[in-house]
Amino acid sequence: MTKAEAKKTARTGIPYDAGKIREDFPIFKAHVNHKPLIYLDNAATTQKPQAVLDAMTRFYTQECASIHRGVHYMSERATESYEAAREKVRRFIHACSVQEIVFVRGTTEGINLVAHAYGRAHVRRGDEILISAMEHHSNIVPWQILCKEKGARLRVAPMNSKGALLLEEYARLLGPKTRLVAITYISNALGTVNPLREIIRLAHERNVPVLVDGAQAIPHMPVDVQELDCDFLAFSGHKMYGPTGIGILYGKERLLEAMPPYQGGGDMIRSVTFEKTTYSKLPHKFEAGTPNVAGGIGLGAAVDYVESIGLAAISAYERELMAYATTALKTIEDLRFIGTAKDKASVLSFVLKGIHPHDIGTVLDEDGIAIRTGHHCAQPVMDFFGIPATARASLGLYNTREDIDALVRGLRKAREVVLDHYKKPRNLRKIEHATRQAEGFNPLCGDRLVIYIKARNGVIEDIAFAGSGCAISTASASMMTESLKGKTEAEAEALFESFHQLVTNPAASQSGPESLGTLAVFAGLRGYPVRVKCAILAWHTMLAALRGSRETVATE
Ligand code: C6P
Repeated sequence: MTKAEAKKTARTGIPYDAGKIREDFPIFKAHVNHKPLIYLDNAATTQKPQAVLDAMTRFYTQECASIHRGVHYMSERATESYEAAREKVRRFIHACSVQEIVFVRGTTEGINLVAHAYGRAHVRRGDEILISAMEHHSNIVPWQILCKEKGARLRVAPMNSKGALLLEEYARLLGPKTRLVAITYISNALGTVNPLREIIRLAHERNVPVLVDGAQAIPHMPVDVQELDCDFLAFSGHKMYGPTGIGILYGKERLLEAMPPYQGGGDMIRSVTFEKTTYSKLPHKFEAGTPNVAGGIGLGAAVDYVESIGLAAISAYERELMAYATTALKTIEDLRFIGTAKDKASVLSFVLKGIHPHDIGTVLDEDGIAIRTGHHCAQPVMDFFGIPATARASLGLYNTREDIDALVRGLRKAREVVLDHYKKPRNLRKIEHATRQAEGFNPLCGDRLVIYIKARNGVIEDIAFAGSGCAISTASASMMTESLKGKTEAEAEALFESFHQLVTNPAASQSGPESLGTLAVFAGLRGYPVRVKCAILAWHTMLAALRGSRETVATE
């Protein structure tokens, strides 16, 4: 038994059993590319337990009605369920009252609500909003819009090369003009856990309220808004095993009370005449229009589910898994972590030298392993580290050491198969007296290459390529030239057909005919038309060369 499991057993008498927890999630019965799903993209969204799906189905099948308006039985029941979910959320984050719990669409809307309603009421020309260098776009753009409109200034507290906030710099930036601090609890791109208590204490010393972006924290650690003393907290249901399209804005009652409404419409009013409108009490003042009732009820069920396991136990388990994953990933040659702060949770962001994160994601997907690649809606973080993107594995309460082992195996394979051909491409040269040649171009990503063929009596004696491309297109050209040397032109055309089927036809077998050999590794690209174009560029160009085409082949 691991330390975390022992801790849970000691506390509850029930061992933490991720294998058993997985059984609560029907999606884990699914297969991807004929492999069991290994889901490591929890920072983007989490999977949903049966209990959440059941709660939402129950609403739609047994109590579907609009809430707060009808006098009929169904409306009463739906209202009760929805408001009961609000109370569950209140208890979950230890808010003082349900007046402080506003249902929104998600973290993004929660932050926009505060920027709009609080920001427009309190921010003036020359004022400052202070954020950090590791914010998600959702905690940057609303403040930029506000600052532009008001003539205010957005200040950014810097981080160090490990991705840890420079607390002294943050304190220095807190000044008499600061109207609000908006900061993430856990960075979605780096995994950094910010020292929130200290951040809030320092801000409050200067009477500056603090909004916490809790999107990545809520599913991974207990959050007590009273203990933290944060003024606002925004988070999304879908990142904590609940449905999409629902989230929470918590705000201290006196702040929410003093804020004007965010949107106008039904449900947020007390009375309307053409001359004047009076608004509902909190929290309904901020909930205009027919709400996402099923979503709210689903979120309530997600709270119940998470509480049934216990956030302290989840946090301890995930921290141990994080340590295991960090050690395991360190064994991969040329892997560099992006984000190495001392206090990290749930997110492992990394790059592999010489191989684009999208290529990593594509090769992993072939083995049914889901990670996210890209800038993670945190472009300033990527700019800070001087990279366009990272590969990111992010943990959830159902992940296991086996998932991490599979990730490590997948990464090794990505390096070995694609990177080896990318780093040491075979036949990357010009053939001086080629009997055929053609040029290919992929307008989507700018890959461009020339295929040279020297054929005699219908046999390809030599084949090579020149040009530049991404890892997938270079590796594909390298492997293709290797496999075509010595083949007849008719065999090359047949192999083209097999390869084309492999990467484009969902009904074709995963390994393709035996003749494809290691080229079968590209089967994972199926369903990703953009990546297929990279892999198939060399093949189309080869075919054009064989057929004597003089046109540049474009994979459009
Ligand atoms: N991050 C990811 O990292 P919404 O889309 O409103 O549910 O959440 C926005 C958001 C805000 N703050 C942080 C720290 C976040 O991580 C996110 C969402 C996702 O993959 C999508 S970019």
